[in-house]
Amino acid sequence: KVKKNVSRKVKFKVKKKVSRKVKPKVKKKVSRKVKSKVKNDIEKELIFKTRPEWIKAALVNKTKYQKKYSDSIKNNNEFWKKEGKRITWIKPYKKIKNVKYSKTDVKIKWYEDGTLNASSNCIDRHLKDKKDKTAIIWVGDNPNDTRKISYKQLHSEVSKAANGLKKLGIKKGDRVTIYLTMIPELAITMLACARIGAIHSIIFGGFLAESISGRINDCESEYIITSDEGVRGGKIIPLKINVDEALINCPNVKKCIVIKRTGNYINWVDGRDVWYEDLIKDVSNKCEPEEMNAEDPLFILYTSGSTGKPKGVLHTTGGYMVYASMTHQYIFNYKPRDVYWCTADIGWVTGHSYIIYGPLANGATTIMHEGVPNYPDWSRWWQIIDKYKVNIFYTAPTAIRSIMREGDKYVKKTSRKSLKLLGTVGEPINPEAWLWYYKTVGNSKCPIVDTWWQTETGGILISPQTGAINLKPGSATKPFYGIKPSIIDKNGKEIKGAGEGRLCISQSWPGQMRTVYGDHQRFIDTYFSQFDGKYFTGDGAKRDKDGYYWITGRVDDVIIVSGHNLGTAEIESAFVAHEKVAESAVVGYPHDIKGNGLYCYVTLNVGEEPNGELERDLKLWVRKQIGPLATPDIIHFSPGLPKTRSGKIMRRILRKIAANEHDQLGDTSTLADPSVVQSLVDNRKNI
Ligand code: 6R9
Repeated sequence: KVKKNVSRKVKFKVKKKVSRKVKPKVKKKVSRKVKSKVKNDIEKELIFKTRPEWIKAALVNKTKYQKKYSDSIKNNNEFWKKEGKRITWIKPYKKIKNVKYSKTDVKIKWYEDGTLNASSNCIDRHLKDKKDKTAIIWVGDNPNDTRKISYKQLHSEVSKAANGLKKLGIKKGDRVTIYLTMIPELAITMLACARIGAIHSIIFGGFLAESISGRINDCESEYIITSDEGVRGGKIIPLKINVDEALINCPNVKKCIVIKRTGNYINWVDGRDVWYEDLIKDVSNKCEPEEMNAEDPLFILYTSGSTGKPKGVLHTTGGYMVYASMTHQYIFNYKPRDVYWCTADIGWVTGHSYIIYGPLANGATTIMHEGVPNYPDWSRWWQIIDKYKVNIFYTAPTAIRSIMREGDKYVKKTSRKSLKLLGTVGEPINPEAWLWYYKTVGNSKCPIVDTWWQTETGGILISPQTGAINLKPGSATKPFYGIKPSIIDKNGKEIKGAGEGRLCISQSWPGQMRTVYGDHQRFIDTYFSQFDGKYFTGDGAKRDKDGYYWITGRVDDVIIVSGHNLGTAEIESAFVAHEKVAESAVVGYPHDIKGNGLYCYVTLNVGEEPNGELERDLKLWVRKQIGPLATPDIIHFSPGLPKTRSGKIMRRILRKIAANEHDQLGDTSTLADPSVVQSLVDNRKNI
């Protein structure tokens, strides 16, 4: 009793005193300070205002962007009529656009009466004033291997390769499959195909036999270009062995051209296999480029295929070249003296458009790296930047997160002072990774362009142009010229102003894919049958009050918990914002009460150990960041996640594991590391 009394009295007194005399003063002071700090943080960190020096360095400022954008939408034909002239035509076009978008019929044509050649746009037209400029800096897996190829040398090498292909009987319209790692001949042979009008179909050098034969047969390709072996991260990739295995199921392949990379022993099929060296030995180093119609196919590229059979995305020549070169110039703020590096593999669309066609059409110096970010060690990329004085650097969030996971020390060892602009592509970048990229890699001085696009779109559709727009980490910001995004709600209605829904594009642009090779109906069904008169991207997006777009991920990545839509990207981002977490993937599983529960796969930073306390902490952490609805039900710590070879998390597999249906995983051959799956199955948490 006494105790109680005392405590009540004392408490009361103290409280009163403090609150009357001290508290008001303190409160005022603190609150102002704290508030202004929070405001500063938001301004500094969540909205990055365009800096005067970025504006000075930029090709366009805010007013110019807004004017040019509104022109491009209002006078679309006029706009593209003018912009089409940025590339070199053999016969100039008169017609601009001939497009029909409907649920049952789709036809897309740009500049259809013009003729040109893509390889000559990437090479020949620079010979007058840039013949000795370096076109490609090839950087080997081994830091001692490097090669600079000038525009003049590129002309000679591509012409020789083109003549070699012709000698084998390859002609305009033939499909040529290229299965290589990042060696100079990958760029050379793809441009050689373009030179003679053959359609290249490049397969990423990490795929295995089944994926190769499927893609060869789908486009009925009779020729394949490969090498004895590839080299990546100090490891040998047995390319020719994979091709030999694939070709057992490809009876129509007539010739297999083999480039020597390692010189190790390989199996040889007489009559079918040809050494590249022999093919180009006695041929001329001049080859007249084939005159192609703007709508003649340039390449086929199969999409990652996280669901269903891969689609052969077909791109044509004229519109694609205009769009790739224009976006490369404006979005990367490219200037003639810049050294530009995109770390993608040419086996993906990013490599097609932003290592080869875009940069070379603009006469740039583009880097091609054979290796990986962690070989010989995690400083490799930053050393390359310092060595070649890279100004523009373009990579993927998955790479950023894996490097970030190793700590800052590998980055801090280098200066990176040549960098002017950073870019990302491939998936939504969580603000945490954005900030790290900005502060640690860019030394807090380079703007970041978060570029949203797809294999199907040929080039970037939504991205900031630095100098014209304030940046918000995690948002791809605003559309490029001529791009009219629309957001459609659950009932199929277009949302005006702020809101969230499915992302569509309302009118065509020159870089858009024209069809799924050999299956035009599938093209219509996949992209045009959902919303009349619109191209459906398959992605979800939010538009905020400032008109900024936030990609929320593929539409099937939405989990409905207790009737509320939760984007996986948002929850994953909350996990990654925790200091101990490197990466996470969240999937739904059937839950009696909530409809869906959240099963969360979490990879910790190097040096962190999973334990019960951390598990509890993380649940609270996510709950606090997003709200009680998003409280994780299950946390499954895992050293790795199943990813496609282009770095996209395969949620389809994670969903099956969570639901204990791992006997129905489907095709896992496109995974970068299929062994991850078994370890996830073995350590599955019971629901
Ligand atoms: C270029 C490329 C396309 C899908 C796309 C979207 C995701 C790409 C993104 C992004 C958020 C970005 N994606 N860039 N999501 N922000 N900046 O990656 O082509 O391999 O065909 O993938 O990737 O979901 O629909 P692709």
